[in-house]
Amino acid sequence: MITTLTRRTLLALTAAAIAAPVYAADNIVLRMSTPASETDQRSVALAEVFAPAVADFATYEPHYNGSLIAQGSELEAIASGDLEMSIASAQELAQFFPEFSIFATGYVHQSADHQVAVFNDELMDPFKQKVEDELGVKLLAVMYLGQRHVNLRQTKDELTVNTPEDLAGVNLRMPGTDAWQFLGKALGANPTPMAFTEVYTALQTGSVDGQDNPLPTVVDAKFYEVTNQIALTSHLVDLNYIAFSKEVWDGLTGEQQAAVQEAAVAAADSGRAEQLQKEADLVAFLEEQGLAIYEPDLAAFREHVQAQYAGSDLAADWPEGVLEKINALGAQ
Ligand code: KDO
Repeated sequence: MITTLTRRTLLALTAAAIAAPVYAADNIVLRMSTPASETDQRSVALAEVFAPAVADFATYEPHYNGSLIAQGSELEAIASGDLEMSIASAQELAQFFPEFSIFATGYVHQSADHQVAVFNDELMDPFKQKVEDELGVKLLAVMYLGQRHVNLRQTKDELTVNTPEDLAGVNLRMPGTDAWQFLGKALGANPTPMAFTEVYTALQTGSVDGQDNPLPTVVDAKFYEVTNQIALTSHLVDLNYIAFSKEVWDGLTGEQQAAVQEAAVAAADSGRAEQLQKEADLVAFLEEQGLAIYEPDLAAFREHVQAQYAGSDLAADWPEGVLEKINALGAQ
């Protein structure tokens, strides 16, 4: 579902959260909602690294597979006091603050390290501040989701993807926000919006031709059971932010805030290391499952995608000079 949020809705949500009761600082329940499964590496990192590090004063309560809050509504839920944490995407943030689409743009981030450098750089400060002030959400750390690739039902004999032209007419499921749909089109495909939790069935029944996600997600969600190939387009080095309620944060002592911040960074660091290892290891597993895995003409994809963003409505919302700063951080 695509929600269009006006600034007035935003202010109303933030006002509601401010009016909500203050938590007892030694018994805080941190409900976290994600469309990801319990075995997804980001979920594991939060449960195994974040949760024990804050256990003295907070109970971490994860909800997986979108069972508490539907994908894409988590930030709104935090803003209205119905949720304390989520694993938020830049694409979701762009629904509220269009300039966040810069972090969701194809072929901008170059690696996991580049994501961290961007997140910790001062270029990020005004972005973080705005989310905090206007949505009541703190972005604590950047989690690595991985390099997204095109994963199709068609066998490689039926369709070999070398250039964006080969994706013409391919119904590619992408998550349901503008920034995602734009990326799907920029790849040359026909993007179909759909929640993550519906993708397996859609692939199984053929209501879509394919989907895009990093290899660990293809394995964790068992998409390999219902697809036949992966073209390693690497079109997005994808990230999520650990999003935390500002209202809860403000009720913590300085020491507790430091513990939460440190725990979030430690979880993101551990999840990133594990996810990178999985990306390296999983090609062999997927080939054993019978999938064809190959690299298309990456220069053709990069050129085509970048040309779509240049001069687009999305790019018009990017603050002056930020793309250059991001690129400079990637060159280091
Ligand atoms: C997806 O819906 O394809 C996506 O990969 C988008 C991400 O931003 C993230 O929300 C992720 O799903 C879920 O956490 C499930 O892995």
